Amino acid sequence: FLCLTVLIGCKDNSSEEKKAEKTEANQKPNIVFIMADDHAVKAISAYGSEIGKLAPTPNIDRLAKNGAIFNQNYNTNSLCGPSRAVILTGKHSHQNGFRMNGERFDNTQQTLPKILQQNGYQTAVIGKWHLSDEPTGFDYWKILDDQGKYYNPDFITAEDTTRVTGYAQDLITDYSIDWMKQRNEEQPFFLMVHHKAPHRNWMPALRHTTLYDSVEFPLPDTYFPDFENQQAAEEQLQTIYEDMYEGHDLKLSKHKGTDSLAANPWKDDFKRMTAEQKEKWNAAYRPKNDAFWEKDLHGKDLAKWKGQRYLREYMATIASVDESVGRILDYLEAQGLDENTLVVYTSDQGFYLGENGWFDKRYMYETSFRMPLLMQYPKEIEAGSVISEMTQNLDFAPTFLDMAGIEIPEDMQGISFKKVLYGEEAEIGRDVIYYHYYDFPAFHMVKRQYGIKTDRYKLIHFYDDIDTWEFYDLEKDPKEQNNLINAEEYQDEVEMMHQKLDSVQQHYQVTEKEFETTPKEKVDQAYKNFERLRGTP
Ligand code: SGN
Ligand code: CA
Repeated sequence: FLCLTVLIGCKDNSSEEKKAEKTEANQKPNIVFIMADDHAVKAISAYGSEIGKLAPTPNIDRLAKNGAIFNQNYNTNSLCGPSRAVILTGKHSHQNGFRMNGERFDNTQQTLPKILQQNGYQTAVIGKWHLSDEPTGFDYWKILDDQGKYYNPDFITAEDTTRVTGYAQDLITDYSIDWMKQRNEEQPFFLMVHHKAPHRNWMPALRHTTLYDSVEFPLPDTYFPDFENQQAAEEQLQTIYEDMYEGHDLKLSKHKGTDSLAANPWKDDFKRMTAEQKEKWNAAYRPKNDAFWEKDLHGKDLAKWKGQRYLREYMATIASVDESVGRILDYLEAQGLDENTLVVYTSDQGFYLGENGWFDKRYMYETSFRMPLLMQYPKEIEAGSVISEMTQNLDFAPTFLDMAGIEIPEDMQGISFKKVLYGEEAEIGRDVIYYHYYDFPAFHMVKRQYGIKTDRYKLIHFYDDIDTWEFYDLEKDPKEQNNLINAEEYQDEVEMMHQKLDSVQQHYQVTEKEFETTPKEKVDQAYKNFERLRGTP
């Protein structure tokens, strides 16, 4: 009303305001958050592993070169949906309500994209979502149906569901770049690019089907484990040479001279390929499968062959993710957007590449607990930074808000590590991180578990149909092979860890409700069902 009486003044004001807003917008960083599904830390060459040397990821490595690499980044619950819910909310699973896959994410709650949107950001998510309810807080979303498929995936938008011919990573990258092209340049943007790869069943792009066929990847020295005092590890169903399907997972044929797949309980992944895709695929796999049958392998030799085929497939799907990162970085550079854009690369959790003989994740052991994390933001992050503080996916939301100069809501449980990232402080101010995994009985039958980790020690309680505690000295036993819970010389440390666990659970408001167990009949039935589903050893 005031404006009506002093019309001209009002106009002046609003254009001034707009100008101010625009400068402010330009100062707020754009955020491109790229997340793979199940990308193991050691499958990124910037982390310096042997596998990385044999199958480098030059584009993901660009982020480490231009910015920061995190050496101790962890999740809070090593599973897809739960990790994503933690990233969106900055709250532990018991607070955001999404404890395990298949639950419903309450999309009316406070999330990072909603807060960014309220503060002038344009927001979008493209790719895997896996949180059952529709995305909220996004101006635009185009998500994979459920787990998503490598070939010709179905994409869901607010309008419809469409099957698109093509390869998941390529399509997700195309859509992401298209979205950035059409964005309103007056506003900063937040784009989540969520890849399908390298999730099971590891189907490489046609251009990558033979990429690593002549590479011999090293299998871990724990490939044939000896689980002493580790009952939960003994009772899982995620061993490469016992639980993978020779057809569905390893792409092995029924016998020499055929393209017809061996054990393949979920046919849709291959059935949905076009005739042309299928022809190229078979032309790549027939010779290597025939060569396998000629070898007539058994016992440990067969188990090692399976590990090798698995690593080749897994790393070949990562090649398409790395190309995607390259295309996105090239686009930002070509547009002059790189200076003011925070680019993040991470994965929803870590992943087993044959350690303990396993694939999959879920454990609080380092291999699946750790997540890769790399970030570039040339304006503030010094090139070549190495962050060794313990960080968690729980901290992403508060950190991004902090970087955007937006107030962090008090009920977020993560801590902003902005100052550490900018080289302004050495510590983030937390000496313990908390973990809680709930998805049992379920795929792979990994027990319910919770625990804490400090810089040096780890305490885990496996519960539900068992009740066992494990304690590790990570400095002496980084591969977590010696459970020292009863070792006399560690009883002071064990006691100290129990105390810390109690106070951390209080701090995060973990209630009794979080330790519910499953009726015995249900557990027994699940073991029976999954046993039947086991692969052909
Ligand atoms: C699928 C996989 C499992 C995997 C879960 C959860 N089987 O069920 O091996 O543990 O997803 O993965 S598959 O053969 O159907 O792919 S998560 O990353 O979504 O949590
Ligand atoms: Ca995952």
